[in-house]
Parts: sequence; structure tokens; C-alpha cells
Amino acid sequence: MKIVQNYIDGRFASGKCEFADVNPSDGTVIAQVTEADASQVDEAVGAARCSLRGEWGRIGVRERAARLHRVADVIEKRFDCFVQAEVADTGKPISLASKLDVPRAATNFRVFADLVKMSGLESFQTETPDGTNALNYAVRKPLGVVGVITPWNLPLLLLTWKVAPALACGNAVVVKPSEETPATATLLAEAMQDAGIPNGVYNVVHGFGPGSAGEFLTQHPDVDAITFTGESRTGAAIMRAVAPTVKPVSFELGGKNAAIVFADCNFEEAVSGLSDAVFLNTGQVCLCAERVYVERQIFVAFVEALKQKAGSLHSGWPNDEQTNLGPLISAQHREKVLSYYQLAREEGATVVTGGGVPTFSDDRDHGFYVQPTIYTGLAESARCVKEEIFGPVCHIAPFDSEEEAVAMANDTKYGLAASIWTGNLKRGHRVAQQMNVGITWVNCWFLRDLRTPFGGAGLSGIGREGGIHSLNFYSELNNICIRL
Ligand code: NAD
Ligand code: 6OD
Repeated sequence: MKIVQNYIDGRFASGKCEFADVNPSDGTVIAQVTEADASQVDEAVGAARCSLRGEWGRIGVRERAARLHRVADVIEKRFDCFVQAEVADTGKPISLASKLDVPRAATNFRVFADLVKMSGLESFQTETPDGTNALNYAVRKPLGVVGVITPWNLPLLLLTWKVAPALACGNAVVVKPSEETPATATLLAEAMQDAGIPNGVYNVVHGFGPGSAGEFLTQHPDVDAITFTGESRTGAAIMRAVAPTVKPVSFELGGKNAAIVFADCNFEEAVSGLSDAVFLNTGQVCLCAERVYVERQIFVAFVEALKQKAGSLHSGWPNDEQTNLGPLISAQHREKVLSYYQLAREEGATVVTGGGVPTFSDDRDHGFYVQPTIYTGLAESARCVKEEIFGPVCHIAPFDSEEEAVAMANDTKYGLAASIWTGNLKRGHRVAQQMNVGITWVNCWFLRDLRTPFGGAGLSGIGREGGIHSLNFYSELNNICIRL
């Protein structure tokens, strides 16, 4: 049986306990994963600290950037290896892993390697009280040791989205990937070695949250900052854990995102865009639309068209190129999603399509598949309209006016993303600017430019990453004031 090990100070290390890594498409155990205990987390943090005093702390930004480009080169060279590891851990379709997850991992390194080279000095000339001048300029320094804790839905994409800017700024990292998807973070360790990233700069500790590697990392007194992507309530637990040592946090958390479809939209484009926004990655993208508001004139036609799209999705084996709907990540997550399918019925929903589990009469029946599901008819106060489900499911409700649609879309404690579908760009701007979220797309969804701010409001997070926002989080600014 394959063993997925921790990676500490440039060496793969086993430990006292192991847990199983399960393939969600058929429930088979594909590897045993070494769980890091408190002493191994301590060792990883120590190695990271030590690396900052060595070569990594001395080389300039140009050389750092060159090595990050080499990491991207290695990811591209070992592309199939990364794709296969991601597909086996997540069950996601190979077409998705090879078009989205793995290419984005390489791009994350390239973008932040280039960006950090271009980031300039902030400076001000200041008049002194006696009529002379002073020059202020701010220099960027790394934060130090950054703890990176990530989820299972886009494992390598989301991990490298944080590791790349953290390293570009000259930090060292200890990463704790999700216990569900340990493989690609570990493969990345090999890429780091091949790319000449010094020992101790990138460390991987495997395990769970409470009482395990996640909590050991957040509570560690020598970790300078935590960057986290995951559930909002995990974010709350991490806030409590970092409070005594006052660590800065960057949080990318859950969502209950709305889409607003106006009658003047390009109907085909809106249906196709919403099919992605609801079902991509089996609805396990934090940006997915679980609440769809459609102008009443086109409501019936839209519901029928999205139902047709759901019906055309192919829940095949992940390695089949035709598959575009994989399983959910785990038996436990499937229980959660199915409990919402049940709750929706109890709350009075009309089931337009889905609501259950598909049968295959092969080993996929031991996997964690669910049917793509659409509901209508729920009250806006229903739990299924308020709570994040994180599966291939949406509720569609009609609206009669722009004001009503904006009010319903904003009636949530989350604030991650929204999409607006309209042929009237003036309306697109107007409505987009009223959305209480971090990211609004008009006539598109999940279209990314890595220089732009990314993050959420309310329960959806704290801070922004992307472009200069990442560089700001992963560095400290020291302002120097010189009397001239
Ligand atoms: P999760 O919060 O359960 O776990 C995320 C990570 O945190 C895992 O590595 C886990 O082991 C660790 N963890 C759990 N409890 C911890 C604790 N007490 N201390 C330290 N670490 C702890 O989330 P998940 O189920 O893996 O991912 C799904 C969630 O992530 C959804 O809510 C989704 O919306 C959110 N998400 C948000 C974004 C974003 O960019 N906003 C992106 C992807 C996923
Ligand atoms: O595209 C990104 O940079 C990003 N952080 C996406 C998050 C997706 C959530 O599941």
C-alpha cells in the first residue's frame, strides 16, 4: 500500500499514526497517510524558521522568482502525475483536473514570481515642522513562518494560490492539506526539491483539525501568520486558536452565492453559465451558485432548460474524458448533502430534478455520487436557502423587480460571490455594485485574473488575496523616515 508521508526539512518522514486516503469514486483505500504529531509539527516549524536564516533568507527577489518559475516548470513536466494524484484523491473528472486544477497550480507560481519582481517601493516626501524635508519609504519584509491550511475541493489549486505568494515574498511555509486530499501537496514537495527550493522552506504536515496537525499549527507560538481556506466555522475555531499569539489571518471561507438572471439575458449563455456555476466540480466550489433568482417572464423556461442541462451531465468514472460530474468527496460529505436533499422536501420544495443517489451496477455504487438536483418553491427563510450545502444543487426562485432580486441576493450572512446575467450592461454595473460580496461576475462565472482581489465579506472571510493583496498579506511593511 502506498504511504503518503510528511515532508519536513527536505526529508520525507513517517510517524506513529496513519489514516486512510479513500478514492471517492469507488470507496477504495488508495494510500495510508502519516499523521503528524505535535513534535513533528514543531520540527516542521523549526525547520521553516531555520531556512529563513539560511540561503532562502539571503537570496534576492530575482533568484527567488527564478526558482518559483522552476517549480512551475516541474509541475508542467510532471503534469500527468499531478493530474492522476488529484483525480484519485478527489474523484473529479480528469478533464477538470487537467484543464483547471493543475494548470492553475503552475500559473499561481508564475504569476506571483513575476508580480513580486515588479512590486515597487511606496515613498512620500514629507515637510518637517522646521521647513526642511524628510523622505519616507516602505520596505517589504517576509512575515516569517506561514501556516497554510487548505480544503479538499481544489486541493493543489488552493494550496499553491497561497504557497506561491508566500514564497515569492520570502517566507517559509508549513502546509496542512486536507486529510481527504493529501497527495498533491506531497508531490509538490518533490517539485520543490527538483526546483532547488532549499530544505525547510516548504514543509508538509498531514492530519486533521482539532487535536491534530491543523490545531498544532494554528496554536504554535513560532508560526507568524495563518492563511486558511475552508468552512466558516473552522475559520471561527482558528481565530480562537490564534488569538493568544495575535497572528495575522487571511481567511477564504464558505458561501451561499446568488445568481440573478434577468429576462433580457442571452438565454443560452445564461443557462450554460449557470450549469457550470451550479454543477462544476459536483458543486464543490466555494463560488458555486446555490441560489438562483430568475425574472418571472423567463422563470418556467429557465427552470426547464437548467433541468435539461442537469440531465445531460455524465456521472462517469473520473478517468473517462466524457465524465463531467464526479462523486462528492467522502461518505460523510454525501451524508450531509443528502440530509439537505431530505430537508428540502420537509421544507416544502418542489423537486425539479434529482434529489437522490444514482445507481450504476458497478463499483461506483461504493463511491459517493449524488444526483444533480434542482429545487423550486422554498421560502427565502428555508434552511436550504440559507445554509451552504456544497453539492450539485440549487434552488431557483422567481423575482419581479431589480430591487427585489438585489434584496433577496443580499439576504445572507455570507458574502463571497455573485453573478448577474443581463443584456443591459448599465443594469449589470448597477446591480453588481449593490452586491454585498467580494467578487461579482456579469455574464460569466469563475473567470479569473490572478491580479484581482479575491475574498469574501461577512461569514465568507477576512481579507483579500490576489495580486498586490497577496503581497500585502504575506509581507510586513517597514516604513523608514529619513530627515533630509
Ligand atoms: P474544513 O474547514 O472542514 O477544512 C479545511 C481545512 O482545515 C482542512 O485541512 C482541515 O483539516 C482543517 N481544519 C479543520 N478544523 C481545523 C481546526 N480546528 N484547526 C485547524 N485546522 C482545521 O473545510 P473543507 O470541508 O475541507 O472545505 C469545504 C469548505 O471550504 C466549504 O465551506 C467551502 O465553501 C470552503 N472553501 C472556501 C473557499 C474560498 O476561497 N472562500 C475555497 C474553497 C473552499
Ligand atoms: O481561483 C482562485 O484563486 C480561488 N481561490 C478559487 C476558489 C475556489 C473555491 O472553491
